[in-house]
Amino acid sequence: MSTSTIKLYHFSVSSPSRGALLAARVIGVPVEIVIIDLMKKEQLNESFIKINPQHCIPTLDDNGFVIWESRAIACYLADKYGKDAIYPKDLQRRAVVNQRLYFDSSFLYPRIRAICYPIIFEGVTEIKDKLKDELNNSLDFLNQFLDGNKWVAGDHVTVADTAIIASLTSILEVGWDISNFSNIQRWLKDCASLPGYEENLEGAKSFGSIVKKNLKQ
Ligand SMILES: N[C@@H](CCC(=O)N[C@@H](CS)C(=O)NCC(=O)O)C(=O)O
Repeated sequence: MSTSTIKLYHFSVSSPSRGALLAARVIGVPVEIVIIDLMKKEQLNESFIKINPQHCIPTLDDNGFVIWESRAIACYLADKYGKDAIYPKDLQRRAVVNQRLYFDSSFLYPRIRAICYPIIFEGVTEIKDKLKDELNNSLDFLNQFLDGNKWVAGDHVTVADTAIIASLTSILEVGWDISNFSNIQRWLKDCASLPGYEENLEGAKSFGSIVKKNLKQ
């Protein structure tokens, strides 16, 4: 595998950023991590805006080819450097992986963000019941995807698992109760043996402690 220098602009508190890094770890492609400290607003530095005018992390620079959006990064790395199973070429198997990825990007992660962002940045100290219900509704669907499946898109770990792990561990480290979702609990036990899982968890713990600090106990 010729990789020269693949840089990942990253901040471990960010779930999407951890999702891209976890995909790289599971694929087994070496990346050089460049920290962009969002707390210090480093994403707005001129040097980073030149690389990504949208100034978001994660951003990947593969020897001059720049791409952002965590799930697009994961799919790119999997296609270029991964084994087939992590992002299958078979159209229907790939379509299921894509469905799970879009589920994460348009349902699961936005619902986690809707709970946590106002707590981190807007002085909110309590989680509204409506937001709790909406997130539990997405978790219920995830639990159904895992019914009879070892991984979220079937028999093999894919980039859908890595994206969803990064989203889910963030809210678990806030203390979310998943005792009603037995398939998710079983799947998380399997995820724990993936390369990069502990590294992801460390970032999720930092995220969780920031949220918990601001939450009314
Ligand atoms: N949909 C994007 C979300 C990326 C995103 O929102 N990144 C945030 C951190 S979680 C960020 O970089 N914020 C700084 C900014 O946009 O200026 C992805 O999955 O990569």
